[in-house]
Amino acid sequence: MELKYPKAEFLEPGHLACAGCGAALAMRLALKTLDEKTRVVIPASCWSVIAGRHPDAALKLPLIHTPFAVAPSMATGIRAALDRLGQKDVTVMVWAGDGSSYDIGFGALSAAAERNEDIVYVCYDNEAYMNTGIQRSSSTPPGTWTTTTPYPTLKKEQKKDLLNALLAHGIPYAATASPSYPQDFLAKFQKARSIRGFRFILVLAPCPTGWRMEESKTIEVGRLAVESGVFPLLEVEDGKWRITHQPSWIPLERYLELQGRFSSIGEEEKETFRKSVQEKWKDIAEKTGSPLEDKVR
Ligand SMILES: Cc1ncc(C[n+]2csc(CCOP(=O)(O)OP(=O)(O)O)c2C)c(N)n1
Ligand SMILES: [Mg+2]
Repeated sequence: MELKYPKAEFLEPGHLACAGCGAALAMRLALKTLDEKTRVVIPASCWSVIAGRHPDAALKLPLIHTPFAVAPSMATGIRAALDRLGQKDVTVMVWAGDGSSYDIGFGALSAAAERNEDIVYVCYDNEAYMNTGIQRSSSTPPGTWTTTTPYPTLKKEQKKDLLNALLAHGIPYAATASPSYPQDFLAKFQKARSIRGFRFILVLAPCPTGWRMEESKTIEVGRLAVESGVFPLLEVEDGKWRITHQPSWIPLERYLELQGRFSSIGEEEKETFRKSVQEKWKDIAEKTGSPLEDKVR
């Protein structure tokens, strides 16, 4: 079923993101669904800059900036205050980068998930610390150039599996989403809005600056990530896994070749990358019961 694309806008055009920023587009879509009854918590990240400062902030909603490691704790406190005021219909949303979600704020994130706090936690994943100049995070995939994994070393380690790490806390709702698939994106935020307890959404947010790609390619690269199987579109409700979009299994190279951050990737690293995507789909096949063979090309 086609969802109506809400007209409401909560992100002003004069925001401070780079051209083609996937994270700005993602926020715009998320707020279209969550609407004005949302309070936003943002730890140190590109989004601390994108939002702009009061009184010229680009976000038309109440927003609080926090240090890296405490956004989920801050959201917990805001939730408690809203509950005390009887404002149960207001959504508290953490909007955090991969640096704070996978690394620096992981402790507070895990603690809030374990307590099943009634908040929506969104990690917009651009796969590096972009705001401070493209440093690798534990979300950066193998074979990636960053300023801390320069050629010829590149990133050697796997991308951390944050989705499964969060699911290990027994949270009621988790999903992955891409702004390249707006209908799927809106449906997941709508679902998240209707559920109580800890909701986790992992958004792949292409970053032209850090991924070394053309600014006009954000949507296309996001699609290639999904169609190659690199970024599966999933939903996990009360432990039940669902694939929300079947990839067309285009070759991995078509995703890699549009991005300068992979321009020095060697055959060995490409194989490590491919294997990590294959492992991911093996896991998904087990969880969904879908008869997925080795489709990753
Ligand atoms: C404790 C601490 N260490 C380092 C910084 C500097 N810092 C600010 S934003 C940022 C990068 C954040 O990366 P990520 O969470 O992935 O968000 P992105 O910038 O990619 O949007 C860093 C390292 C900080 N603010 N606080
Ligand atoms: Mg980042």
